[in-house]
Amino acid sequence: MSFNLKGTTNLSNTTNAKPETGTTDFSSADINQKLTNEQKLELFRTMMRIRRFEERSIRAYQAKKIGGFLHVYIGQEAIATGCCSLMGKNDHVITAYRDHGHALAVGMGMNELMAELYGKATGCSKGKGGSMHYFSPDRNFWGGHGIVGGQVPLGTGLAYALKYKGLKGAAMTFLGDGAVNPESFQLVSLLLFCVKDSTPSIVTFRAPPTY
Ligand SMILES: Cc1ncc(C[n+]2csc(CCOP(=O)(O)OP(=O)(O)O)c2C)c(N)n1
Repeated sequence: MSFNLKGTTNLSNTTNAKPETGTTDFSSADINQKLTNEQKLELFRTMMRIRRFEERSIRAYQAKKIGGFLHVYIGQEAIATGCCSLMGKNDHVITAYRDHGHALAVGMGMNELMAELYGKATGCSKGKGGSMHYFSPDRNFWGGHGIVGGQVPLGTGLAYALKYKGLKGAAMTFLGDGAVNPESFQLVSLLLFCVKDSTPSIVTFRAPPTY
């Protein structure tokens, strides 16, 4: 990946940030205070790349050039960008169908991602998966899953594999609030679940409903 803050902190030890309970302003947290201006700019660039990619993909979707579903991540760019910026070589990411932001945040190229939307063989999943099935095993990015909550046991398995192999790393599993299944959480070992609350589900941009 093009950028990471592994030297600043790491996923296994992020307890130094102690914002006030209930605050939404994390600018004074240790983890943010340590960022250089260049690192802040790089985080901003990643968020803007995600936003621009999705704005372009929405236009193509509305022009009916993209088949299947298109779930955008507009307004949530900071989540994947911040989390993925901390990744080291043994850290893993898995998410559901709203996966464009994570793919770009782990360093996948826009061309292979756009080609995937268009169903081309040059897409990251050979054009067979589309928007919901971005994958990059060499970047420890394990999709891209269309079944709500399907990524939760898989993410737990990624975490278990780390523990089994004795590797120091973490698995980040991203899910929406609509996918919380308490039984899945009982299997947690070294696993960070990133649950975000997005009140309007499926497609938050003004696009035709996707199902
Ligand atoms: C097992 C299953 N049930 C239902 C669906 C249909 N479905 C697609 S998205 C969605 C809402 C999920 O909401 P949430 O997990 O909060 O994710 P968000 O779309 O808000 O990011 C549902 C019910 C599905 N894909 N899989």
